[in-house]
Amino acid sequence: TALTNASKCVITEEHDCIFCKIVARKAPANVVFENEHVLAFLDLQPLTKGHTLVIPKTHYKNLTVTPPEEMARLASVLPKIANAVTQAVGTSDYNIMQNNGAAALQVVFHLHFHIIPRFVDQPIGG
Ligand code: DGP
Repeated sequence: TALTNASKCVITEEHDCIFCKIVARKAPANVVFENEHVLAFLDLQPLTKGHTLVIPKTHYKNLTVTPPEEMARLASVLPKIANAVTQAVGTSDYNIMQNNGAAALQVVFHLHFHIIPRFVDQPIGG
């Protein structure tokens, strides 16, 4: 049975996407921002405090197949979300990370941008 919500995110047995489930509120997440097209929530395995994922509500497996108009919507809110998240955890500094393909360490195949707040005293990866 297909579950469809207002954001056109469709879950079927063939398309079992955890981020689509979060969009459809069929899986839990700590949501930090939402509008008609975009959802942002805390990463389950944070690299630093406040590590946040920003996704389109519509499913695209990676950046390559994402249409420019969808990218424009993401780009219009990404810096605002980053500013809010970093301010909330007490820094102004952050990395944006975005992985495409298994060899690039993509694990969830629903387009997402990582916002990783950074702190001088907390280096990542030695
Ligand atoms: P990537 O390697 O770029 O595909 O990153 C996937 C990220 O998604 C990883 O940092 C862990 C996070 N993640 C995986 N499953 C879940 C989930 O169910 N909920 C949340 N909040 N994050 C998840």
